[in-house]
Amino acid sequence: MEPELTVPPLFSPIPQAIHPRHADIDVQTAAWAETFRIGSEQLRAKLVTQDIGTFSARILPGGREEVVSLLADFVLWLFGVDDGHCEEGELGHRPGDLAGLLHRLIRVAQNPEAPMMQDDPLAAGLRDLRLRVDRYGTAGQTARWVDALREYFFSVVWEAAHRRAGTVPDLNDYTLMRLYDGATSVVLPMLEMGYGYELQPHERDRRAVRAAAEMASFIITWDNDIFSHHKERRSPGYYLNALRVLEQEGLTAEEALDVAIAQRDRVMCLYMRLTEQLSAEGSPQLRQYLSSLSSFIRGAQDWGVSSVRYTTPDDPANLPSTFGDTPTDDRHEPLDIPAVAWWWELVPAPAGPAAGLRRFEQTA
Ligand code: 3E9
Ligand code: MG
Ligand code: MG
Ligand code: MG
Repeated sequence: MEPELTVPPLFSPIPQAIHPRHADIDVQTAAWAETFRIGSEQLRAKLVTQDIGTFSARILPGGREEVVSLLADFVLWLFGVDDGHCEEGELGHRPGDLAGLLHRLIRVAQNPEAPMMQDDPLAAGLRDLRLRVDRYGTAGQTARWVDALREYFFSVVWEAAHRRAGTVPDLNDYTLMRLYDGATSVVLPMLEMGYGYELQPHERDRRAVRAAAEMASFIITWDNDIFSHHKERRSPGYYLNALRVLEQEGLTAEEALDVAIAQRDRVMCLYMRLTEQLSAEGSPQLRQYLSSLSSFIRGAQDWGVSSVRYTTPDDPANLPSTFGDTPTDDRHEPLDIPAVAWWWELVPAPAGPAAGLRRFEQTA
């Protein structure tokens, strides 16, 4: 076994925040998991200790309490699918059968009245979630949520094909898969519901706004890959994360960690510039949405270094307890990942000291 990696404090310019009702929400989510019997007894016993309600309270620090609870139950449900079926279950090695189950679940989310999967706990939990999505969201937001669930499911089927073959995708394919299989895009409609507004499609679907959401997904999933590496590497069987992808491209484990950190730092710098630019010109709803993306990033960070899901106290991970204010790499240069290189076209390069000096000389 290789020596354990030590994760240094990562760069995060986003302030920490949490919903004041976090403790109650966390208890309620554990109770919801028991009521709906999400996952096997063994999986559920673990999930209810992982502060998933607290995670949700960090994502929506000023949100409606009912939606914070809804999001918490939904994230726990997602782990019921991702851990229970994809990563630890048999279907995770059978992409065709997995696709069948996930299509049936989509039907339940879309038409909860459909008389199917009536003895399935995940389907029952999903019916309850759909009922509450209807209560706190518009018809448009409900449709976005179902569509986002479909894109998450589509990506885990791709991941399952790699698991079955024992292969590791290249960095571009992995990035594309990871924008969806971290289930970040299914959370987005709940960011709107949390604060009781609906972003207009012309704003939400703007290229730059979609890019901001994708950058948030990138940062959240790269951070997860860094913080969950210890848990994932020691799990039996196949695992896939950015560090494994980079190692396959020829780097040592330490080099892969440094490169993954540099990549997320560069995207974080770009994200901060883009969201500042968009906030200055956008509607109040867009400003709230961008602020929620940032809370989602920071919430995933604070949860990622503290939940027993990742700290694994019986075999402790070397995780940091703080975050830093300096990136290891702040170059305004596209990452060598074709699927996302276009993000850098959206923000002008910052004026460096030399450029500033030139401007001064011209006006002087
Ligand atoms: C995350 O990737 C898998 C999702 C299904 C987890 C549910 C969480 C969210 C919807 C919020 C996004 C938060 C993240 C990605 C932490 P992976 O690597 O299987 O998660 P793991 O916890 O096993 O490392
Ligand atoms: Mg997963
Ligand atoms: Mg996982
Ligand atoms: Mg992970």
